[in-house]
Amino acid sequence: MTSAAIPDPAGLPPVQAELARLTRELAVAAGELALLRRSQGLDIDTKSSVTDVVTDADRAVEEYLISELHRLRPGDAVLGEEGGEQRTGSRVRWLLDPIDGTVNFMLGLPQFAVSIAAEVDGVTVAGCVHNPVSGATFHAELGGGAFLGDQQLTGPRSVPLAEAIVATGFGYDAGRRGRQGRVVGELLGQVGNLRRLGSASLDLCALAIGWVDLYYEGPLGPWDIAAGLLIAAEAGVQLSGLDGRPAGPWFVAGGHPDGAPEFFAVLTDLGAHRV
Ligand code: LIP
Repeated sequence: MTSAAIPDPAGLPPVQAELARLTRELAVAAGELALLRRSQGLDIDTKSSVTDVVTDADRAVEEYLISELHRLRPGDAVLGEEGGEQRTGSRVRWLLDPIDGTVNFMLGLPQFAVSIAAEVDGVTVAGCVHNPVSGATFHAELGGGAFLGDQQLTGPRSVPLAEAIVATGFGYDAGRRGRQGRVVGELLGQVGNLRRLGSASLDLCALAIGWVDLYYEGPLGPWDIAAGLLIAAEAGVQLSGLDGRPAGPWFVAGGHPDGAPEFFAVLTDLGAHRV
């Protein structure tokens, strides 16, 4: 994709707008490939544990994305969940989760997404999270707002903690999962209810659109969260990594600015970020 560097209609920097368009176009095309490969039957393997599933579709989708980025954006760096880091040192870096929610994808549960983010000088400036089953395309540009299609997102409800619907996730290591289970067991009596949907990128989008009120999880891969964090932030979500750290692969917590500080304090007391 080449085009003259023209001012974006929203007044955003032209490169950023071009990167944003590419995240959306590639995410939708990659989603179609994921569904096609699943229809042809999956070869299933595991990575860090017996529950850390990877399929040939994950690898094929990532290879497609890397090939397209090398064609359309030669010289950019790429960090993919399945292939590691390529072409380090470029000002522009792409973070790819070809199928976020792989276990859901493998089982046929329609809660998985292609997640693509573009960084410039280490700052995420564009991101897209696309669910190929529902067709939901969440996207954002830095300073340009967050959207589901053309619908601008305004974040979660402001509700008391005791009424809040909390999304979270658990790791692939059985020992860590057990410790995370003890944390959520302590949390559950303090909140309204729990949702474990199985895709961090879509959890962050659910927070951005208000389908859940609060979210926390960690540790995660940078590819799981790069696009979703931008979408949530651009929707007005208050994010934190606890202990004064920003949200990141180490830990993510988010909610409406009215109630987020109390939620962060409860998570800190429970040691949710130290499991
Ligand atoms: C998944 C995340 C999910 C988390 C899982 C896993 P994957 O990513 O999206 O939130 O709880 O443990 O990390 O492995 O399906 O790309």
